[in-house]
Amino acid sequence: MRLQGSRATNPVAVGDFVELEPESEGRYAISNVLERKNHLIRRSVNLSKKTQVIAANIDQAILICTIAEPKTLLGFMDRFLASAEAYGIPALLVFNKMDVYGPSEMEELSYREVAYQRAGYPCMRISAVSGEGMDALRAVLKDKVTLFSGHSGVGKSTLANALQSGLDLRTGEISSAHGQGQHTTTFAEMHPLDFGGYLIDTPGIRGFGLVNMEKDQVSHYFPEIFALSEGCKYHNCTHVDEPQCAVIHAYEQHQIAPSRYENYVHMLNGDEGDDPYRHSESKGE
Ligand SMILES: Nc1nc2c(ncn2[C@@H]2O[C@H](COP(=O)(O)OP(=O)(O)O)[C@@H](O)[C@H]2O)c(=O)[nH]1
Ligand SMILES: [Mg+2]
Ligand SMILES: [Zn+2]
Repeated sequence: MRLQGSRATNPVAVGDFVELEPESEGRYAISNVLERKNHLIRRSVNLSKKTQVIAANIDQAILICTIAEPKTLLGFMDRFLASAEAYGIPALLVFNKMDVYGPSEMEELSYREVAYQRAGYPCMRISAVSGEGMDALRAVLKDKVTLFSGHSGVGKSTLANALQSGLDLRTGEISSAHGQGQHTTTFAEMHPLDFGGYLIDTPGIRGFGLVNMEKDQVSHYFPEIFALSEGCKYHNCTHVDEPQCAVIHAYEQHQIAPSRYENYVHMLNGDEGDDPYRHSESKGE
């Protein structure tokens, strides 16, 4: 496959359906990549305009989050969810490591559950260690192609191993120098599940970039903000300083989670976000 006129660094991604042509005994060449129903991309390393297709034809994206060890930042969650909206992929949030949450983490968890359930995202509480919530997670995964995403260290590999015996993914690769996982590969892998469905694991991919998101579309990717915008005076309201804005009104009435609104404004302004991994990601991988 050639990359004629493509911004992608890889022509074929995990989850693609392809056509093969026999080349020689036992060898086939990919002659065509069938149309994708959706796909995720991330900006390639450094500042080039190239993009990497992470995975294609995904039924749902699960963001594995943790409130402790490490704490997943709200800014990252909101950027992830907006990206999933942009690519037309239903997203769910799974809060892992329930076994280590104390009172302050539980309070933080409650805030996040309210914020995201109000936005329409299902939230699950699980622990790969205690087994809490694992049956519910299996039910969600059954017969679907699911992208597992989340920062290094949140337990993606541990969860995948618990879901599928024999997988034996390496876990706990935390570098002592930076408190972050060390990875050598950036390619996603697809694992079949015995109970039905596929898991796409994304080692080394700590997030995905927001590509092709126009400013006037950002509000479309925050479902609760988009739903309110019908009530704004101006049809092209950006919900920042316009008069008679239904979104600002709802925000002032505490009907939208403050972090959601604030991260919406950050994204509208093109802020790079508060992702501590971004720097090392663009340098390292
Ligand atoms: N306490 C606790 N630790 C967990 C849980 N799930 C994973 N871990 C630990 O978190 C660390 C990172 O897990 P890993 O699966 O490698 O994370 P990944 O980088 O997202 O693949 C490992 O030391 C795991 O043992 C959990 O539910 N509770
Ligand atoms: Mg891992
Ligand atoms: Zn408005």
